Amino acid sequence: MPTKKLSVVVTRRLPDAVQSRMAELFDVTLRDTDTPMSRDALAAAMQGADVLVPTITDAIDAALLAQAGPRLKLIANYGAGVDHIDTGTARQRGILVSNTPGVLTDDTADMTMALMLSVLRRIPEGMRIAQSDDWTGWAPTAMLGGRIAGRRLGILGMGRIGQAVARRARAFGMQIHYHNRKRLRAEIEEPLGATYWDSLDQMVARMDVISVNCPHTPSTFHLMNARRLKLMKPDAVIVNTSRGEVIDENALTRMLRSGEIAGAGLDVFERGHEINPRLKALSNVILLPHMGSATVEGRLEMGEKVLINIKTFADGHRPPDLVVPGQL
Ligand code: 8YV
Repeated sequence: MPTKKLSVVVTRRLPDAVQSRMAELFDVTLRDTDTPMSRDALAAAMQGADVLVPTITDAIDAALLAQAGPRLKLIANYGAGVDHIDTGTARQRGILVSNTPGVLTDDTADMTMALMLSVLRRIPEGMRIAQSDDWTGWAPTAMLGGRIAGRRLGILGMGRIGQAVARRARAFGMQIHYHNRKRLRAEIEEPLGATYWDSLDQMVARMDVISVNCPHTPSTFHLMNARRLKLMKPDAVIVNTSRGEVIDENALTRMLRSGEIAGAGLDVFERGHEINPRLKALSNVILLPHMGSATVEGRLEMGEKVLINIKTFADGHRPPDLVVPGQL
């Protein structure tokens, strides 16, 4: 006898191929606009759903989870980071949470390198000059940037993405340093040629480039606070492709304005897409609209991961990418 299809609510428009596959497999409610669902619409959708597929723009907090219907049993996040989901409350309510790890590692690490290169070699500025009518031709002292090779890179958070950044940066001739909750095992650390710093303060004070690659959790919120940002060398730059909340954005803006920090490349911001206007006005920053994982291939693979997690759950097994260890 065919089993009843799971009712799946997807909160954002996903690539066509992912949506079609979802529609084949499940009784799915899809979105056909690119605007996020309102909180009320989300609450209503969670009433009758077995599975919710949210993204980073949906704050699935305790109050919203309290309104979920009794059928909601899986939140299959379309994304790796789950800091927008109250996973503790979900767990208490018997709701599983899965994510899409691994498939956005290379793309996000590539974007980290792109930001580093763009800031140090002044690429957007050069492009503006080349596109303007003001460029009068090559000059020996024009557009001088900083050499990548030999620079000391301090990676904050040496998970999958941090390690992928380390491999790339090493190929560019950078010296690799890292701080992590736990030191990597020797067999992982050695091939990366990475030096571990137990003290984040000491690492920050000695680096030419800081790359933020840790998730946003209560213990990483404002890890790069005003005091730590002040430890950075005045010629150092910081890049962030992880979560804006890890850096105190107001403090960073002040220090970039005063020249205490030379530059920044940011793909993520403390208040989502509401970027501090003072930060937007600076010339020593490169700001991107959270596009670190935005590749055609990555978005399809994220969709495949979501599908596998839901399908496995529908078949009565443990979804492979549960984020809370020990669930189920
Ligand atoms: C995704 C991300 O695009 O997966 C993540 O954690 O930060 C992004 O790059 C986004 O989260 C999709 O929900």
